[in-house]
Amino acid sequence: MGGRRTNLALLFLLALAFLTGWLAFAFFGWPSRLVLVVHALAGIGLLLLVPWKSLIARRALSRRRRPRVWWASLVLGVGLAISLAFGFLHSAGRWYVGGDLTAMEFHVGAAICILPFAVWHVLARPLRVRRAEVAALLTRRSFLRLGAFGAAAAGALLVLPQARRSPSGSYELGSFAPAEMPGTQWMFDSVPVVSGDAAVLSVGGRRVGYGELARFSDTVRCQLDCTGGWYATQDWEGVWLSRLLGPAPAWARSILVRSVTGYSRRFPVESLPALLLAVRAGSLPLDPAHGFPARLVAPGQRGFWWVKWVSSVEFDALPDWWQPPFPLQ
Ligand code: HEM
Ligand code: HEM
Ligand SMILES: Nc1nc2c(c(=O)[nH]1)N[C@H]1C(S)=C(S)[C@@H](COP(=O)(O)O)O[C@H]1N2
Ligand SMILES: [Mo]
Repeated sequence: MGGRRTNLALLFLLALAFLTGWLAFAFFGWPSRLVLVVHALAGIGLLLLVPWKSLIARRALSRRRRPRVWWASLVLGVGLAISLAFGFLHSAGRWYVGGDLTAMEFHVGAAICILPFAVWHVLARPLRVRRAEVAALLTRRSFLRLGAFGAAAAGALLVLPQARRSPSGSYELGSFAPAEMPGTQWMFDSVPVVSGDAAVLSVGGRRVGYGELARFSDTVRCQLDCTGGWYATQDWEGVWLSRLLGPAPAWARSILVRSVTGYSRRFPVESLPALLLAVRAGSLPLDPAHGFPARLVAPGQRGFWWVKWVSSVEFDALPDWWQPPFPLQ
């Protein structure tokens, strides 16, 4: 394969891996698996191109006039290798690294770190794409070949033994034993101290005491699937949000759920019937790490939607897409 074509393929696969990785985080269940099959193929494709890329890199580095910031390209290479290694570690079952850290966190962390290096690498090296080359790639035959390869690989990935794994790739941990479930923050949030007696929740501006919340016992059994690589099923108990808030007024376009920490998520009004404000898991009060006094339960949504230490819930006139796709805190 020619050097230019190798670099083009690398660019395509890198972009595909990055995009599908975030898409997988946005989805819950089987849609997540579907994009992860493409994600894994992109990762494997990058790995397969290493011999060709090594040739390009060695040639460029051995020239008398070396590229000026060649070390940044090595950072890119090492970072990519780290990300790939942790991606495979996660899928191979070594998903827990130690402390609070998971292989998935290293996998995504390394990928984010190399992003600026990748952008610079491509922008600083003019890559002249010839139309004939693109045309050669876009033939019927190459599509059929790619399709056949993709289908075979997807089949293999789907039938591989997936013990205690959810379709999103997460491993089961602490189901029906909330105390064994990890306390997890999205990025920088930390567990606040909230006193149960003093805790009040603002429901559309009205103040509701924790004691009042604790009298409800609406229950839903569902899965908390953290993008960190684990999931747990619990019997969540509390009060349906629709009971607290009542029917949505005509002007409402979203439901805004805020935490005492400032963390918040916005939901489409249509999801109101599905949302539960939980005060217990497995009939025991939530402990501080898991959101005491009250946390949101959003069945069918990934963990980062399950706002902990809820301080207010309200209807809002802004649409639900008026927020970053992932929390920034
Ligand atoms: C440089 C970019 C990236 C590359 C090359 C890459 C590559 C890989 C590879 C090779 C695997 C193992 C696949 C398998 O064995 O099934 C993997 C797994 C995974 N990656 Fe990435 N990845 C990248 C970025 C990301 C990002 C940014 C995210 C999320 C935001 C992400 C999310 C995941 C997830 C959830 C898995 C687990 C899949 C499973 O358990 O089947 N990746 N990745
Ligand atoms: C996938 C990760 C990649 C790694 C680890 C990587 C690594 C390297 C290294 C180490 C060099 C030699 C040193 C240098 O020129 O700085 C190099 C050169 C180069 N790379 Fe990459 N690269 C990657 C992706 C890409 C992509 C996506 C493109 C363009 C679309 C690209 C285009 C080039 C070009 C044009 C050169 C110069 C070749 C020459 O001067 O003969 N690379 N790359
Ligand atoms: N306020 C707040 N709520 C939060 C988070 C956070 O960082 N801050 N993290 C979310 C994420 S990413 C997950 S997976 C779940 C974890 O819930 P747990 O700690 O009970 O396991 O809480 C969610 N709720
Ligand atoms: Mo999470």
